[in-house]
Amino acid sequence: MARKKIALVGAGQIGGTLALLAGLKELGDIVLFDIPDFEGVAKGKALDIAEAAPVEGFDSTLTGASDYAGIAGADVVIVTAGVPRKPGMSRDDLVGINAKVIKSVGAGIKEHAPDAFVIVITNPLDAMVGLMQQVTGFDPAKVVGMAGVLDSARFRHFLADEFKVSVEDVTAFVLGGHGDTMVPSVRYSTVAGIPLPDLVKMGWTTQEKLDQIVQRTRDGGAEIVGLLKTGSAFYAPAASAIAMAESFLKDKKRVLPCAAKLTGQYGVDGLYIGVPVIIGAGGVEKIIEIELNAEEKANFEKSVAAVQQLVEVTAKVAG
Ligand code: A3D
Repeated sequence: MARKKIALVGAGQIGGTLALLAGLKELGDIVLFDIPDFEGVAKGKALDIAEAAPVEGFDSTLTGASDYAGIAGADVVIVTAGVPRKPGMSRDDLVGINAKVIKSVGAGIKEHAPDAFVIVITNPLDAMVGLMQQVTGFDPAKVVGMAGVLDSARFRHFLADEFKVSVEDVTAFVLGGHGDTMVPSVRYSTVAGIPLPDLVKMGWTTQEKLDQIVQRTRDGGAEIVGLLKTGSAFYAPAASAIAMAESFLKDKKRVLPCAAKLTGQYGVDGLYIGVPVIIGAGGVEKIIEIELNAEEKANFEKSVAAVQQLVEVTAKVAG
């Protein structure tokens, strides 16, 4: 069986980390793509990682390109093309530049990798993945946004730290848009199956501490931007997108929170927003509709309204 092909559009901080992780996991052959001015960066990172392969013991062909012919026939395309935020910027401030980038990248993917499973990471996430699906015209099951896996990984890390347990035993759900209005769900997050509210009752933590962790999760991206000063997070975002790509490539049918196009679920129609989905060989094979209580519903609706507003701005910018 021939190796799978993974195209990474955007060879920046996340793109380079994606290439390394995809190589280490032997997911397939890897193409790093960037604009002509950064072709050397794409080729340099590809060569550098290829030279790590003998040490780490993985077989992947790594190449760099600035011509869309390079991504031809890709099974998975992960898009990080665009600009990241700097201190003081919100994700929404990026829409002016990134909407134009997504429009051109979408056209390239449509022409050269029409059968790919497309994972968008570029911010503002929910609006950019919606634009990508619109520009490519691909089946919404094959165009998905990465945010929830990252947001819930941050939540899991903070919870594991609080409870002094393995991160492996903490599950967490974050719903809604990837922004300040995201909805980390306390009820649906657990330690070894024990819901967080029960852990408060058991005296493992306090409601106050949980509230702080929820807020830190919401601010997780800004916390890293504030520390790095030169850009935004890239290790955990890359690991999160690779988990989604792997579930598709290996038909693992993992249940992951992703930005998916809703068609009436949660009372939303035609909008990309973060919800739990099953990712398998068919892409987004199922959108899971969990029951929300009144507070969760109100927060989710607030998040939907914020995404809706951003989609309208995006439509104006993208033309
Ligand atoms: P960065 O290191 O700047 O890499 C972006 C790359 O995109 C650069 O190498 C650019 O040259 C390239 N690029 C720009 N325009 C094009 C184009 N038209 N075609 C191809 N490549 C292009 O940024 P990064 O890797 O740190 O972040 C990339 C994106 O991910 C940003 O928009 C971030 O805001 C976003 N991001 C999202 C999350 C989510 O959880 C959704 C998390 C972290 C970062």
